[in-house]
Amino acid sequence: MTKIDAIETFLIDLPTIRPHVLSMTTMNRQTVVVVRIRCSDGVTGIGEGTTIGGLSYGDESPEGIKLAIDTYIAPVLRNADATRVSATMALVGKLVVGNHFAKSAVETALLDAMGKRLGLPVSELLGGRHRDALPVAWTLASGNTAKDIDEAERMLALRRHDIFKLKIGKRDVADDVAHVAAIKRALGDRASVRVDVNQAWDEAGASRGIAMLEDAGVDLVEQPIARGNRAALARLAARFIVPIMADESLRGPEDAFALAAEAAADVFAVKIAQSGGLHAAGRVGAIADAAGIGLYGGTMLEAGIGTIASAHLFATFPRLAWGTELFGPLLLTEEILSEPLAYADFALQVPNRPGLGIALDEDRVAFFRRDRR
Ligand code: MUC
Ligand code: MG
Repeated sequence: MTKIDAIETFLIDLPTIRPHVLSMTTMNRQTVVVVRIRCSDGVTGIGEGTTIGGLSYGDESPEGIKLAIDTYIAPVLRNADATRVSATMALVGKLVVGNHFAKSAVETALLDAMGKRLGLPVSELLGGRHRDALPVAWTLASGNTAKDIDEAERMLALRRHDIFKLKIGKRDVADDVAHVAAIKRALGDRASVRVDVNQAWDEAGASRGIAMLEDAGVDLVEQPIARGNRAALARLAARFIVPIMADESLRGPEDAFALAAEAAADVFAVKIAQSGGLHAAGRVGAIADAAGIGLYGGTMLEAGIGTIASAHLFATFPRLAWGTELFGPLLLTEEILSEPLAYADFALQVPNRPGLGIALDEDRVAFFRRDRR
């Protein structure tokens, strides 16, 4: 049996290139939880658990993710077979309830190690890829309309992004809609403009806001109302032509099933961390596909490890009508990989090397570790 000899976790704090304004918080930095697993055959795997704004977005914090892994998941792994990733994660699932971000980080590390062991990219372990590059949206969230338009123009000129997601929900509905409409007018048909309300509206506000956003030419409306209000989400999805996307409402396959059964969303934002890992996110994708729900590859603004793990999974989706938002590393001032991820022609390349196909820049990681300062 190939055993897991060592499980190391640490936090890295990295500044963002500008304040990132969401309805629930403004980010000036991102905290990345790195997991490193060393197996008895000498193979090492890495994974990432990253959330947004401490405890303001979800119910796992970076510090809590580390604690869950160190205290509760690591003892399970020490008795597990490193070559049986699904069985090992099922065992973890029996002994640790919830904690999806922590589980996703650990499963990513196990899959990275397994891929290296077998000489296969993670995408091939997950069923095989349909594509080698993924369209990547950029989020405009400076908090200022003119700055957002400048930023979008720069991204178009660089041929890095032609899909823009606007973070709204912080101001009142009319101000938010005016902001979105001004950006859409400036960009015209050169870009797809979408919004993410991050649960900030009630149903009445959402009805008013979405009607105006439709008129402004918005292509997609993400999580307009509270995550638990599936009935209202279903009413909005039935009422409007512009597709409604579920994000925070989607915390794994059970939510995916309920949302599909209740016709509560037209599109799913699939996230490996929110789903509880790559296999769970794959099951979310399969439910969407079976139900005729569109797929979008979501992010928790992970750095390079979580971003490329997500990319390996999203490359396996037969249909990915709405592309992805796997731009996390580009929002950070610092690179922690020895070779940065490859962004070009509005897409992210999925590496073809064994495992995740990336390596950490150990010097930079050591420099930014919270416990080294
Ligand atoms: C979210 O809610 O989708 C994704 C992109 C971004 O800017 O924030 C995230 C979280
Ligand atoms: Mg979202």
